Amino acid sequence: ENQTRLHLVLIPPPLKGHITPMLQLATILHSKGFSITIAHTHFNSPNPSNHPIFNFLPFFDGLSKTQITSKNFVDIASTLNTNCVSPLKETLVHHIAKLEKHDEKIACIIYDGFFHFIDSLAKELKLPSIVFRTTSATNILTYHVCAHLQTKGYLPLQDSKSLDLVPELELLRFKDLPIFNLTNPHDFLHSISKTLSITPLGVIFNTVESLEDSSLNHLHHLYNVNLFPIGPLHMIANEFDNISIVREKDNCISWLNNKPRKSVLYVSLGSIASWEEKELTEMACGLVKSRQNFLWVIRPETVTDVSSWLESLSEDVKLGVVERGCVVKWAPQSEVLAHEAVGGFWSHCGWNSTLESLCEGVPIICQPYFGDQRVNARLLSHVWKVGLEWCNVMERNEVEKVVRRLMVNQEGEELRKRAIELKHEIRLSLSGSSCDALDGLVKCILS
Ligand code: BUP
Repeated sequence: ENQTRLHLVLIPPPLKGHITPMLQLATILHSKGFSITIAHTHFNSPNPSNHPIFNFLPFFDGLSKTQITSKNFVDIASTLNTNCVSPLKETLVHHIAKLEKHDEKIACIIYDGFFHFIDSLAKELKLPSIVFRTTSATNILTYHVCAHLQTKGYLPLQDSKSLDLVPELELLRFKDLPIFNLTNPHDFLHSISKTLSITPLGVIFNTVESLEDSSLNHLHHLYNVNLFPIGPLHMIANEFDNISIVREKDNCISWLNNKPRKSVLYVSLGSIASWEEKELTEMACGLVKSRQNFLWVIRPETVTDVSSWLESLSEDVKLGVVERGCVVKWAPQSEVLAHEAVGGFWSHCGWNSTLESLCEGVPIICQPYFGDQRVNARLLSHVWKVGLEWCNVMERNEVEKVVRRLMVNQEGEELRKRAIELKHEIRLSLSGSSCDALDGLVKCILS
């Protein structure tokens, strides 16, 4: 092992959708010869035994479990950006001193944009820093647009404007902006204004240049720092990740193995959203009525008792679920989307799910809930044209209709063709623009 490895400290917030891509980025940077330390909070801490090549440095967050489950991200961000200031500083000072004893030092801190306080902490410690964004570049651009609307006094947004297109944002409507329908848009804007005022050396995005060309250009003008669109990270990291992560036997893959090509709809509305049993029942009835095969993730937190809910369904629906469906608590999603039996995805459009689906050429029924999901849904349906926008109430006949639109109708076939084209385009970027951006990042850290 090379003894002169340079050290990087990567700092994710305690949210799964942020930790996973940060660990992927860490894997990739390790392959470029850096030593990696992951500084993380106690809550949701990653499992070190799954990543023997990294050092892990825990620091205090003071978050309560109720805060995390509240899904109030403004509150979570504000708590973290207050509580973590001294604990992280102490942890880093200690780490720096330890490295100095061996004549080693930290080359750069890479932190998630959620932690805006790290900008000034890095400056205080005289360390260069780079920000990592785990959403689309377009989503970050919407933050700037929202802040601009606020200074112009256009908030709260009038309902009459909701369907109008936002001038700076290709094909996004006012109702797609993250502040639309927020009970307290000013709290949200106060929180993002801090993340918009940070001044790092550069910004890393888990995205592909050709997918978000125009948003990246806009952001480049706004920031005037280097932007590194390095994505999709899960694809690039796969090349280097030879650690076999132990997981439960994946029964759903053997179930998929017995299904015809492109015949299965994969249904997963993300790791955060939750529904009422009544809505799940409408989903089940609609899926059965559509007469399509489906693999459905129902997380245990979603409904108090999955088996007794399934039992409560009427006999014909129960029979339909057994005949056509496979219900699981968790699925190995990337593997599922890559399986040839899967022909469509019904998704909440989280950014990770969006990228995973694009990489495998699977078209999407877009059902966004909050945050950046509406932006992603709009990109999928109107910019990249691989998705059906669906924001209807959960009702069995509507569910049946939209499933058949994607899985049976010509409309779905067109989307599938377009998705395959985009898949090839994205895969080319792995040895093209994303690879160049990664080289640029390494150069920037070394200079
Ligand atoms: Br559910 C589920 N298996 O069964 P997003 C999720 N995942 O591998 P988020 C599984 O979790 P927000 C499952 O592949 C993706 O990498 C999935 O991240 C994986 O959405 C990740 O898509 C989910 O970014 O909400 O975190 O639920 O929109 O807030 O990011």
